[in-house]
Order: sequence, then structure tokens, then C-alpha cells
Amino acid sequence: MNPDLISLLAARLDDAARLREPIAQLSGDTPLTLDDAYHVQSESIALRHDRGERPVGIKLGFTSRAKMIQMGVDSLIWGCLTDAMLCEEGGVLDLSAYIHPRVEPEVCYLTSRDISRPLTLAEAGSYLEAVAPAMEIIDSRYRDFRFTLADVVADNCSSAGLVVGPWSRPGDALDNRGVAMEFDGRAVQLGSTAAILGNPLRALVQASQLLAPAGMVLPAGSLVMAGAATAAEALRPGCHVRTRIGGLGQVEFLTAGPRQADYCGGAA
Ligand code: OOG
Ligand code: MG
Repeated sequence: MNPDLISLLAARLDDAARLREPIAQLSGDTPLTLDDAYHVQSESIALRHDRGERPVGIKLGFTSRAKMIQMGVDSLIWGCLTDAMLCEEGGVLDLSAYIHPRVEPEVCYLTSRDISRPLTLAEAGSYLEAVAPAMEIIDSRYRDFRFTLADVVADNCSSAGLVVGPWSRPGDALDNRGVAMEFDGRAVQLGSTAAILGNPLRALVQASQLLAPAGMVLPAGSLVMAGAATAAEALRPGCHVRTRIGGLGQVEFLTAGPRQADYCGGAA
């Protein structure tokens, strides 16, 4: 795909995010390969960096069957996180900053060493500084939150925000810990960390395998969001959102903002 077209598509997505105006899927009028889509993603991240946002790590998407089924796609993808996406744990999230935000329970890793080659599961643990319960705020820039795999990759995998709970030293395996996400104390999603590739640490392995062939290095001190353990829930204003993960503790925030017609999630 020619560089001008990549820049044009990246600007279209960047504008949609900044103006909170959803757009039609890019693939609707432009044939888009997965490779093109990662180029568009990288151009759109460059626009954020030009505005002063700093990279803080990466996120994986579609590491659980629950998410693949919810969104109708079947491959693991990755996107970039910047400091502007960090939301205060225990704070108030203003939903007017988004188009149609959803929240999903995740595990977040903090890396201790540069990752520049594919890792095995056995060695991945030694690349960890800490681990935390987390939630990701996703907000597709596409109308109706619908997309093809290439469209969502171009849209930086719907990344919009992340809320990270208390860090612990990486200890026992996290391969089957209960995950409960609540809206105002009522369970909206229940699951297990096992839903994330059988063991969320595999997300780090996958990240190393995806980045290394592209010649990319994930620097020590990066965040890695392992992907949601359950389906995502639409956010609504005036809600206390909390996720508890066995052995890791809890992470929470409140929502504020205008009531919009397409906020339909959670208990009424
Ligand atoms: C794409 C992002 C997927 C996850 O954790 O699986 C993702 C989306 O669902 O809009 O973040
Ligand atoms: Mg996610």
C-alpha cells in the first residue's frame, strides 16, 4: 500500500479518536491486508508520539476464546499503549472522552529486561518485574463497534485506556485464578485467567514472538496487557466498576459522563 494512503487512513482513525466521531470500516472501500493494517497502526501511533505521548508498552488482543467469539475474529493481535491511555486506579473515568467505551478484565505485566527475541514459557517468568490486576478500556473508532481483523489492527486494537491495580512480585503461576468483574457490586463477567491462552504468561511469550521478527525490542519497564479473560462490557455513567483476580487483588474506578443512547451495558 502506498505511504500516502497509509498516512491518510492513519489520520482518519486519529481524527475519529480525537473528535469522538465514529467512522466506517476502512476495509469497506480500501482493500486492507493485515500487513497494511499494522502499517496504518504504526502511522497513527506516530501521530500520538508527535503530540508528545510516550510509549509505555503493548497490549495483546483476542487471547481468549470469549473475546474472539464476542467480536467474530480468530487471530491474536497486538497494539501500542501510550502514557495518555493510563487512567487513575480508583479514580473517575469521564466517558465523554470516548465514543462507545467498553471495559474488560485483564492481567498486566511489568517487564524487567529488554525483550528482543522469542521467549519460551519456561523463561518468560524471568523477564517479569511485577504483575497486577487490570482493566482495559476499549473504544472502537468504527461505527457500531464492528470491524474485520485488519480494521481493528489499523485502529490500534481499539485501545483507549488502561487501569492498573496494585503491583505484586511475580509469584505462583497465574494459570487458573478466578476473575470477577462487577458493576455496582453485581457480577457482569466471571471467568478464569486460564481463558487467556491457558496461562496469561503465554501473552508475554506471544508478544516476544510477534515483535522479534519485526526487529522490535520491548524495553525493560514496559507494560504488557495480556488480553481480556472474558467478553467486554459496555460502560455507562455513574457506575462503580471493579475487577478482582484471585491472588492479585482488585482494581476499580468510577464512571461519569453524559448518558448516551448506545450505553447499554451492565445491570439496569
Ligand atoms: C479489540 C481489542 C481486543 C482483548 O483484550 O482481547 C482486546 C476489541 O475487542 O475491540 O483488547
Ligand atoms: Mg483488551
